[in-house]
Amino acid sequence: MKMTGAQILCESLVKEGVKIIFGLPGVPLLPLYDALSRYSQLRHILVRHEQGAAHAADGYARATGKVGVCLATSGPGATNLVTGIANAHLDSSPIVAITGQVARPFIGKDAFQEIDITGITLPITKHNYLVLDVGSMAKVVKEAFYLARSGRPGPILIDIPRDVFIDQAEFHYPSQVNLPGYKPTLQGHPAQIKKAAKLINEAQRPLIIAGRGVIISGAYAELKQLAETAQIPVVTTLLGIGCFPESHVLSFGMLGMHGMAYANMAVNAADLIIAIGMRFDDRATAKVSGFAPQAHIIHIDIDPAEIGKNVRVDVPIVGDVKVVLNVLNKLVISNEHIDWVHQLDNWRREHPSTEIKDSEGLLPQFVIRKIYEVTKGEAIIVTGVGQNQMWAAQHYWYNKPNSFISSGGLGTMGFELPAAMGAKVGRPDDVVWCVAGDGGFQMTIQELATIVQEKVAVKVAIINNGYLGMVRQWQELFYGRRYVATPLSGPDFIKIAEAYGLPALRVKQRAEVVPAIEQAMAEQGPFIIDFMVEPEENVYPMVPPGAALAEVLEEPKQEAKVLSDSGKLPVSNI
Ligand SMILES: Cc1ncc(C[n+]2csc(CCOP(=O)(O)OP(=O)(O)O)c2C)c(N)n1
Ligand SMILES: [Mg+2]
Repeated sequence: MKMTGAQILCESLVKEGVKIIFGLPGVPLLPLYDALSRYSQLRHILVRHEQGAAHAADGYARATGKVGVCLATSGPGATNLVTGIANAHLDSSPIVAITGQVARPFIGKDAFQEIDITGITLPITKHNYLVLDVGSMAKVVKEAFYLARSGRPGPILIDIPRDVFIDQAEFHYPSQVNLPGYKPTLQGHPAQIKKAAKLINEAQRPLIIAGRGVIISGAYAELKQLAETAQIPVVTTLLGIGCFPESHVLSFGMLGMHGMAYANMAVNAADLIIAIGMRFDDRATAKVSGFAPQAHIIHIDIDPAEIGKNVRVDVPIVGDVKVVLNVLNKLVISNEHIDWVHQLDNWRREHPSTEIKDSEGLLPQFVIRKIYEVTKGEAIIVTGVGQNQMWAAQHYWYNKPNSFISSGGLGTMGFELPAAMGAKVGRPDDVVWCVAGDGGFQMTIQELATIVQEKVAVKVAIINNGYLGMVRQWQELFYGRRYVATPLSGPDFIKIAEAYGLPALRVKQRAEVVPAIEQAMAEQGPFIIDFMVEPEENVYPMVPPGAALAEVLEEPKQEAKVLSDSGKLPVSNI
């Protein structure tokens, strides 16, 4: 039976198990929107800006492990997706972005709302397509979803001219893809795995650095087995948070620029680094020449392009993390590194990193800690970028994969609200908190309307410091406290909430924090809390730019402590 291109696209999306599309229409997409009216199984969520659609698809993908889908019209609709696509690209998040294009006879004529979106997104997609023939539509969709989710995941863009939506063809959904040039290596090389096992079995001070690849590959059990069998401490990257339970005795938090001092000290002292599904981002390694100076490095990653890109590697293993760890675990002998683990425990005691100082004012760290306590550590936290992001990483403890969602690679302010919306739509039964910066929140604030219209029960904590806080922190520390262009006014967020039609509270005092969070949780729908925090609070620990991990700065010691690591809730493992 013949179908239009629009119908073929809808049928193909249904075949791929798509349930949600975040989008915003335009005339070139009208044949598709018209077809969508006959596919009740495809829920379309109307965003207020296409950037929101891309971030929502990304948040959905990260929260569910499935492919997120966003849709935008030609020209400005398509270009509005660009930041969100780039964000997904840098964090290996599987999304399929569908854009309308002008009709084929108009392509190349600078027609109204024509833009070369495949050209623009070439460097920020894993692959992209311009569909010039309706007969190839089903095959393109099949490939797009396969490419998005397989190997190292990433965004795929499909650009579809208006007349291709109207053309007709027979619909046959291919059962498999045929991509001779694309064969991700899943099995690690056995000889390399053997070498890695030998190094692990002989190491005195081994350390695992686990990244988002562990989450993507679903290798939590395998990672845990490796760590427990050989008693190897685990630190994670920012995006690796949640891949290993932070309540585990072998967990030593996050490394990097704002990582735990003891995690960075561990990297500095280790004699073997087992880097798993991470890409040695500069925020994680700090000065490369000072990174793990005493260690051999084993690097397991599915993407051969990552091997040796930033740091020297002694044993590279290209393969899927779960598959590789399964083989590796059979070769690793039971072991103990009592002195080494003891040493890390001591460093953690001496350099606690997550203690919260006593303060009359409302500290952002205190707010995050209370969200942790009230949610019993079981919420999905979606952050903005900047100080709020680092406090959310440091002061909430994550025990489940996909529970910390953050823009790592691109560092996109404005990610928080739409990504939290996508996460909540994907995991409606989980509590989702958006930890927003007052700056980032204002960048995609319009999605409050989407959240209200679609009844998405996201809870928003605005960490309102009245500054582009992280940039201000750098000005304070490295530019003589000259705050140029960082003091930031905002609207009255309570009135904004009222205008959009959702409840909100302003919190200024410590005593109000817990009742406010409890009230937000008790509310069925979305809720905003505007936390007026200390304006000039800084994020510590901090490895200054250009320094090595070992040169980590800690907060001045003299301040009294009110909460300590012992405040960590005992949470069961995954
Ligand atoms: C889209 C975008 N523009 C600029 C930056 C640079 N930048 C990084 S952190 C930051 C400050 C963020 O301010 P806010 O959202 O209030 O968060 P805070 O650091 O105060 O918690 C800025 C401007 C960015 N990361 N993203
Ligand atoms: Mg701020």
